[in-house]
Amino acid sequence: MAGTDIQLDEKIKVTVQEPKRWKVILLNDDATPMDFVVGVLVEIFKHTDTTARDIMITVHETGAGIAGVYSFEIAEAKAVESTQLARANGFPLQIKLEEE
Ligand code: TYC
Repeated sequence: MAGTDIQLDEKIKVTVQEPKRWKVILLNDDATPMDFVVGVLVEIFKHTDTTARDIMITVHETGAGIAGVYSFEIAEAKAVESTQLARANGFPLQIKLEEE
């Protein structure tokens, strides 16, 4: 068909950004039971019992520890689910998200 050719602009640059990753960080407190924290790390963050216990002890001894690193949506969903489970059980577990 005459007159319908498309002129491609060869100056257009396509840049692809890697999606940002977010750390889900557990904070220590004096009231949340150790076994509950281990359960959260196993059930919600899919750790083995061994890595879950290691992370929990790190949080207990240093004040904070990384439960996992995810896209923002997944990190937020896991943080919300963990916090809701803690509150439903009467525990003050605190979680924060930090850009990697
Ligand atoms: N410090 C708590 C206790 O002695 C255990 C604990 C670990 C709480 C990790 C919160 O994110 C946490 N029962």
